[in-house]
Amino acid sequence: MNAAIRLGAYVAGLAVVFGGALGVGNAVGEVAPAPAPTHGAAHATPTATEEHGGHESQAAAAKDNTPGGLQVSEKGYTLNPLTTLKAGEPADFRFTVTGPDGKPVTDFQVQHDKKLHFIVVSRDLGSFQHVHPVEAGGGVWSVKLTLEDPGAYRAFADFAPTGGSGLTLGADLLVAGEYKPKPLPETNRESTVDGYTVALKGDLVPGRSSKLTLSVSKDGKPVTDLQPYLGAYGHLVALRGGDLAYLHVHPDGEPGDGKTPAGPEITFYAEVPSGGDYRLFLDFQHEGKVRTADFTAKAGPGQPKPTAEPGSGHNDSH
Ligand SMILES: [Cu+2]
Repeated sequence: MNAAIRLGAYVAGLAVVFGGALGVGNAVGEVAPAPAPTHGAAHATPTATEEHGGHESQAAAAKDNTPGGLQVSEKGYTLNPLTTLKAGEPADFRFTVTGPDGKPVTDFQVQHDKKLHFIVVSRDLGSFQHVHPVEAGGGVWSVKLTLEDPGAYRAFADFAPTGGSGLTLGADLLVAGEYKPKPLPETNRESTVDGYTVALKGDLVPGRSSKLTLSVSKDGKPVTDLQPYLGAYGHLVALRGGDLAYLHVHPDGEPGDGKTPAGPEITFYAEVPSGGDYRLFLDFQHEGKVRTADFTAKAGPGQPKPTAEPGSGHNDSH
């Protein structure tokens, strides 16, 4: 119940991030929560904004329709890295998030069991880390971090300040040394990690909530005892090639709701803002360990039409 409310609030927060000022037109003093979105609709934000917003909020939304993670500073909040990392050397990486008053923020809402989610990727989208810093006091966050290779990295802080909406701020981290840029990995439908195979079904469609199904197997057998990780059977982060626009998507259903199986399939609804190449990173937990499967997926023009499943939903057996 609490988890459901938290998830709802989190998803509503995400809707604000992607769609702009959802609910800006609400009457002053109204304390009712934002309309509980269904999972499918939760990420379909431009439409949701048009439905819920008045003239002003539509204007704000048009201005504010930027995906998360592209800005180091947004709505008065700024991500400030405090540590310079050296290639291959583990370090205590520190940063602050400062608020509209210029001071480090110390009050955050818990989302998916954590006050702040921190994701670090190489700019070429070859490496991905999802870590959870701890607050070391005074609004300074601390996390053990190793960046293996020299080059440019992007760090994302995904959080919601108490009383505010969800935000994802992004900052570049630069690691000195000889840098060998790599092209984006080829498009793939199957990813292997640590003896696990994860298969991706579904296609990203720009501007539309797209169903993605990820199936986890090990040694050729479907895994049916995935473990909840941060309140879900999987966490999927999608990053757009070219600018690393950040989309955090969530599974359809959650552990303990009586209908969501613990694998092998994890279903997500993702909406990407444009055509192009995306990197997808799935965190899942099994036998006490979190692993990450990665994919490259194309959205929009250039996407081969699915032939086996002409209409999504028709393949569901009843
Ligand atoms: Cu996290």
